[in-house]
Amino acid sequence: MPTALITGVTGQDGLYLSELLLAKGYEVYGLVRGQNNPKVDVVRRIDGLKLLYGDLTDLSSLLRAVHSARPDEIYNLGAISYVAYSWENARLTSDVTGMGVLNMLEATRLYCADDPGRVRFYQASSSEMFGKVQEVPQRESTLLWPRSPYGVSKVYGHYMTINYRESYGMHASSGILFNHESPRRGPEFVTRKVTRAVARIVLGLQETLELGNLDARRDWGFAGDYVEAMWLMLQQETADDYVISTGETHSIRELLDVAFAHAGIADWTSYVSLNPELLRPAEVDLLIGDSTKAREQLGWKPKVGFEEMIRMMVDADVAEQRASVS
Ligand code: NDP
Ligand code: GDR
Repeated sequence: MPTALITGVTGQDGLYLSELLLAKGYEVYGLVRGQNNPKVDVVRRIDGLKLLYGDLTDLSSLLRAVHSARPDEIYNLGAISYVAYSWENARLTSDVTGMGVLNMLEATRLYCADDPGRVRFYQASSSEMFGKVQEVPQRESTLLWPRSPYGVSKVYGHYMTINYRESYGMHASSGILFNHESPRRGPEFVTRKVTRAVARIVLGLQETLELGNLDARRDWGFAGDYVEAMWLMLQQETADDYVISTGETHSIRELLDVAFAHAGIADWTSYVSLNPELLRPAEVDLLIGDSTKAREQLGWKPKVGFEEMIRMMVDADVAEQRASVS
């Protein structure tokens, strides 16, 4: 039975990935951090998942975790992942989302120094690395031009992963994942902010929704589909980098159309107000990914479409909000 260690197990992707690997018969360890972290209670309920304590900024804790888990596969999903927050906490984001990757690579390298390819390593790279539009659609070879401290930190982690592969012969792969969402998405991200607000508005719990830039376009997929791609990358003979995307792009306005329409509201304009404070110092205007390489080499393709996913999120939020008031 293979063993996996997942950092960021309490996040959206960590939850889906741990369930996927447990269903495949893996022994799964998740790294959790902090004192009184309420999200740890959620992962404790996942049957069979074993927890280890550690923090991406603390190399010795990662070494301990890797030596305790003795993993065949490591999925480095831990990060400060909220782009807007990364300007407020640029140094902390660089430490966790950037240097944290180096720490995890080092812990892995030291653990398997006798045979560098023994452990397979996945790095959660991001379409935010593309930033300012250079080419459409974006693919593995597109020039990186990050637009936020988060994006810059992800570029550092991405190149460090490639460097460890090239320098030490490690089996280290990077998934350049475009935005992916689900009912488990954090409420600070725009899809969930919208679906949660729609649910609260139809239930009479909230009157309006404040948003920033409605014209940004994203290539939104379903998180459950994207964690399959992570696993597939680590099953390849050779480590590599892959774009994971749907190949469709939609604006925030289109997201609002789908979410409100599903709740029976055809015209959302009177419910949404613009707050200039929610505009970002630098925006990523257009993301649309070309995942041909992953489709051809991994045999991966997304199963859940944009509209189906947003409707699923609205339904889940209506159920959650109803339960919270009953
Ligand atoms: P989440 O924000 O939901 O989860 C982030 C995870 O990182 C949490 O488990 C959090 O743990 C953990 N974490 C934060 N700081 C530290 C730290 N100092 N040490 C250890 N762990 C820490 O992110 P997602 O699940 O959405 O994304 C997973 C990864 O994929 C992230 O690296 C993200 O940047 C990247 N990504 C995500 C995309 C998306 O659209 N979702 C697209 C492309 C890349 P805690 O509970 O303790 O806060
Ligand atoms: P993103 O996701 O920055 O793409 O990063 P987010 O959902 O935060 O923003 C998407 C777009 O929506 C616009 N927007 C708003 N965003 C938020 N959060 N709140 C608002 O009120 C709002 N109004 C408009 C934003 O300006 C932006 O253009 C996500 C994260 O998961 C990263 O970790 C990951 O790497 C990338 O996706 C791919």
